Amino acid sequence: MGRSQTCGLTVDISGNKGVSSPPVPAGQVGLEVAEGPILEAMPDVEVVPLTTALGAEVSSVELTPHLGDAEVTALRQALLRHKVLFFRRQSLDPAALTGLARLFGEPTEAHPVEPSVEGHPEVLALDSAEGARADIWHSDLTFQERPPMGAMLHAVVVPPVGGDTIWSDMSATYEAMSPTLRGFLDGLTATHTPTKAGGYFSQRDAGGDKASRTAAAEPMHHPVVRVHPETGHRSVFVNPLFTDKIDGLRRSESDALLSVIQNVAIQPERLVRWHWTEGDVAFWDNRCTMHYALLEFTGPRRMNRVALHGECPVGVG
Ligand SMILES: O=C(O)CCC(=O)C(=O)O
Repeated sequence: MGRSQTCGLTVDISGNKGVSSPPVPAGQVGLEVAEGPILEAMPDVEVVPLTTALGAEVSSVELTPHLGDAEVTALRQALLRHKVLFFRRQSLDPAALTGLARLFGEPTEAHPVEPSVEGHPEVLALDSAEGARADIWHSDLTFQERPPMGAMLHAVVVPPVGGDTIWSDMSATYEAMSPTLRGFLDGLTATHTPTKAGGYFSQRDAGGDKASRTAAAEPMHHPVVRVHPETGHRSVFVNPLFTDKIDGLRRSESDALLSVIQNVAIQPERLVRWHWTEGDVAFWDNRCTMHYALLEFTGPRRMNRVALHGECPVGVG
């Protein structure tokens, strides 16, 4: 056991608590995500919550790279409140999807391993014909120092049956736990690594520079309980695809605790499920959700995705 990386700092993973994060006051503090109408800037637009936890459908809006500042602010507020926004039947080529995403942040490279859409280095093509799959629960790229803050996924070709995507509310997951367990998790960090995903990433860049760079990456340590940088809400920030181990616990203890967390996270009350039609867009907050795409479907399935740069996850101070 030694020292390892967490956002440019070092952490002692020998079992002693060691993450130094900027202090954040305890409790659910930070930006008030207003309860009243949040779309004054878009009076014709409706935001209809799909569950009591997360997910809302935004109707009567045409997503383009030319939305005004007030509209972007309103949609950002809606994202903070609902964690995943769904927009039906949008017409967006890869350039327009990138331009739209850019209104909300700085797009990342398409993916550290998977190739991008030709001519669009920020657009990841998830094509079932090329082996793309996402049927293990995850938040995106949590093995990175600064995992994406969110992503926009656009359905280009949808299968006639199946292929839905499900999101889980990791803030509601935290809230559902006993105060004793929350208090224990608050002080922990976990190790995230791309190699945990093993052969899961498609092999389209196998042997390529990106794949070897990622395989060689140092494990990354992040707080198990993350404080949302915009809302101040706490959420559990581990996932089965990239979280290898909770630091300082024995392997068997870590496995058991990660399994307890996962069971809470995938209770139906904390999920929203989207059945895609062509053109639909999902925009999720990657800081407080996990997602899972069903691999069961008939016919082809093709999605384009643009992710946005995130910040160092900050734990409870
Ligand atoms: O294909 C999907 O529905 C989800 C894709 C996904 O998991 C991702 O973009 O991280």
